[in-house]
Amino acid sequence: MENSTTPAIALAQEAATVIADRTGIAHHDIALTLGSGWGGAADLIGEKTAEIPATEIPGFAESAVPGHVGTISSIALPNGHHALVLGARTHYYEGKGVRAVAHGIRTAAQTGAKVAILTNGCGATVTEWQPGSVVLISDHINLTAASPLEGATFVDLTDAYSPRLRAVAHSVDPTLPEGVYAQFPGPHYETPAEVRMARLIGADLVGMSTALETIAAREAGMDVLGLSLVTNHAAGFAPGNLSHTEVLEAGGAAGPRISQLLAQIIARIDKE
Ligand code: 8IG
Repeated sequence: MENSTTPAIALAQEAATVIADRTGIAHHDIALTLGSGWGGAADLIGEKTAEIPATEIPGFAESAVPGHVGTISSIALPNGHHALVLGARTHYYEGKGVRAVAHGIRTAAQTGAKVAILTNGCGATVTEWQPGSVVLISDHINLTAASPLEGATFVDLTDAYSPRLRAVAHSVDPTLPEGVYAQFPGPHYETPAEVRMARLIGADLVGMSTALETIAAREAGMDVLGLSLVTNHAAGFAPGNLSHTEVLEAGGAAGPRISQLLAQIIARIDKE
């Protein structure tokens, strides 16, 4: 590309400037996206020093999903780092386009963050993984048929989910299983046939976020740690139907335990 400042990056730079002004923190180190079930972690990892409604930051829109807080927070970590908590994830299914999906990550990168911790709630195609299990994402399958990248940006995704950061997570909990995450477009859950397909092509987890964000994070040169909370057996992998309420309940029940885990992992991530 002739000029590396694309309109998407220019908007992210604008947002990062507002964040620096409003938080008084010139440089953030870690970006944290908290998905279903993970919201409590922000209170455990350090001291919140600023919270800004996302709608007051360029490029961010109103959050569409109940249980997703539409704010951007700055957290001072005990080790002296600053985490930017993106509580305003835009999902692909909201139909606002891939640029909106990637904007939070791109903004975090412009604030200086070199690490993106992406969390989500998801379904599992591995029947031993009960609701409440945490799984480290080792790789993904992007089933959205979309990319957040614009133009001829040939980003390498070989080690998209940082081996170094997965090792850090394993140093906190060696029993954490790893799995491949498939992002479906949503917002409907899968049919049992689609889940069987996902399982056949190598997906252990099915969800509606994270893969597109990871691609954007890799483009921006960030290391990614992906953490999934299994909130349900994927459709057809357990008796009964899926309900969003049950998914939220499973997330709520696991909240304190997984927030503690996340806080411990973050405490061990060093600045490069
Ligand atoms: I929470 O079973 C949650 N998010 N695609 N499938 C998909 N997304 C999800 C699921 C699920 N559970």
